[in-house]
Amino acid sequence: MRVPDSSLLILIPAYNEEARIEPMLRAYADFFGRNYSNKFQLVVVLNGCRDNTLGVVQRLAKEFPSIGWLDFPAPIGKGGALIEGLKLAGNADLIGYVDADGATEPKAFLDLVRKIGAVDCVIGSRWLPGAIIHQAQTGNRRFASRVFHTIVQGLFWMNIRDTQCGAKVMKREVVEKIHAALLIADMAFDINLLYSIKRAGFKILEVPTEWTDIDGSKVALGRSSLTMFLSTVRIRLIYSPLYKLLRPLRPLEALVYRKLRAPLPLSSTETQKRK
Ligand SMILES: Nc1nc2c(ncn2[C@@H]2O[C@H](COP(=O)(O)OP(=O)(O)O)[C@@H](O)[C@H]2O)c(=O)[nH]1
Ligand SMILES: [Mg+2]
Repeated sequence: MRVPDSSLLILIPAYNEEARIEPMLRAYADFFGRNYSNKFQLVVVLNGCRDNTLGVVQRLAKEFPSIGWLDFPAPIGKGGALIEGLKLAGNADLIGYVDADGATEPKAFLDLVRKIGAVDCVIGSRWLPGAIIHQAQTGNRRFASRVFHTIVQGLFWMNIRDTQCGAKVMKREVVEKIHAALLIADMAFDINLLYSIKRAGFKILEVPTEWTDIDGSKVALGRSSLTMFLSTVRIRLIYSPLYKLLRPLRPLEALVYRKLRAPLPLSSTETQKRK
């Protein structure tokens, strides 16, 4: 006997995705419409798009009532967009997020959702045995990914093989408990999320997933790697007694993020205010 489906909210961070998002949204709306027996919502979280992503999403929303969107004009980053989107957690039992490019097909996402059972959060992994990769990332991206993984493992000991896969799902109570600890606006947001979940005592299950690298990545490898490194160290420091002593360095830090054209981390008072 299968446990009945819980109500589901899927957030889709999107930045200049007019060329990639339409097939993905159609596939998700159609697939979940046919295969998911409870309420589900797809909410695209856009910010600072310079193309017509919003127009595409609005057109599809007329066709599929399950599609909605949030649009923030400021360049708040993928993490910033998800921090905003996760404020909708009260609307569903399960909340997940997935990339707008269709790298994770709806069937693979549903597979994560259906594994949640006794754990609190399920994350897709491209690096566990059993993962099916139809089209791999470039060699440089994979190399950067493993260097990043080594740094993350050395700093946090979470024993997660793939922290960066864009497909994750968690229970509402997890989001409610940890939301105030989410401060990282760039691509290292996932580390911030996973580490907060672990520290709060919740259980994360990493499962091999099916994944296809899609052309048109928004990641500029050099700048993005530096930003993610900086943010990862920052997350480590947040949980150290040194953190308060480093406050005078804040303006310097802001300058570095600006030079990297990366979205600034939020301060904890700021997340409270934006709630
Ligand atoms: N809202 C928002 N989404 C972003 C931003 N940067 C990237 N994304 C989204 O994050 C997801 C992953 O980005 P992608 O370029 O596919 O990364 P890659 O697959 O790791 O190369 C996509 O859905 C992007 O549209 C951003 O600044 N804001
Ligand atoms: Mg991608």
